[in-house]
Amino acid sequence: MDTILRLAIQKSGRLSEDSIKLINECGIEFSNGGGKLKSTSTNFPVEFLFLRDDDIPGYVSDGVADIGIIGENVSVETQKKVNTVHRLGFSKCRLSIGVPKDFHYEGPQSLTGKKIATSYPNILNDFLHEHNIHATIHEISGSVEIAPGIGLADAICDIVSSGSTLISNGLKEVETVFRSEAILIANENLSAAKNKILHDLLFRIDAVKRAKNTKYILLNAPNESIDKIIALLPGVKSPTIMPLAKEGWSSLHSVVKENEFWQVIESLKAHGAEGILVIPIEKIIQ
Ligand code: PRT
Ligand code: ZN
Repeated sequence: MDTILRLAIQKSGRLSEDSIKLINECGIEFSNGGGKLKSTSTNFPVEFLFLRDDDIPGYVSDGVADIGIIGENVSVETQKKVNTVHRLGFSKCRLSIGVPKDFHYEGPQSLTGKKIATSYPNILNDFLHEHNIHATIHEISGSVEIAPGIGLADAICDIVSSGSTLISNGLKEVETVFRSEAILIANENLSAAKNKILHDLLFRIDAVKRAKNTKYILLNAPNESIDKIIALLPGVKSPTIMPLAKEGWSSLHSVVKENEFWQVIESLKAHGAEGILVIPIEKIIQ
């Protein structure tokens, strides 16, 4: 039987949509309708397992799944032995210490002797240890942010994204303990055949990721400005230039980095560029 790689993804939650989107952008098709537990791709040797996120590191470390997509916070907290093979750049968040608004916080030492509620006792324990703080960790599995309000704890250590949950519970964020994003983890003992499939998958993920940070740009410019415009455009190799029907003008095509592109666009206009089009790129193979 042909080798197949088992990929665990979150069944439903904050990671699910982006995980599925990434797989689809890699050109891998599968159906995940009907609350199924398993699904096999029709065009790539991968089988999907849909699980609760907390179970994914364990399944990958035990070899029930070969690879998995998981928040780094969960992977680190569960302390399972797995390899982190790729950082995926979505589901970014931070694990932070929150204290009541009126708590006079002067640094980690202010937590000495306090009771801190969290679902991340291991990561919090490492943080306290690193700062040589003695505090009591009170592990709870959900609704951590209400703990100070109901007198269960003096502070919390929880996931923060926009910060609005903290604010609406009368808390303030005083310390970032850990920064997280979605990661791809793998079993430490994959067979050569499975590693080959993983390698092919990573190749596709890289192509998609590279394309996301990059835009294709087309513009028209007077010939006398072309050299200056080329100097502004950090192209993949060198920009393509084609003459326009309009005498003395050319069309120029290149690739620009998303984060550099607004700054470049302003300079391009200053050099007489017109009809600037910026187009998303689906994949970049290098
Ligand atoms: O059911 P299952 O166990 O699979 O899912 P889950 O409920 O345990 O996890 P889920 O889907 O909520 O989160 C999955 C992963 O998404 C987390 O492990 C993080 O890596 C990542 N992530 C990104 C977040 C957030 N952003 C986030 N904002 N996880 C949780 N939150 C919660 C947080 O716990 C707090 O209650 O959102 C609230 C804070 O958000 P803000 O925007 O108000 O600050
Ligand atoms: Zn969970």
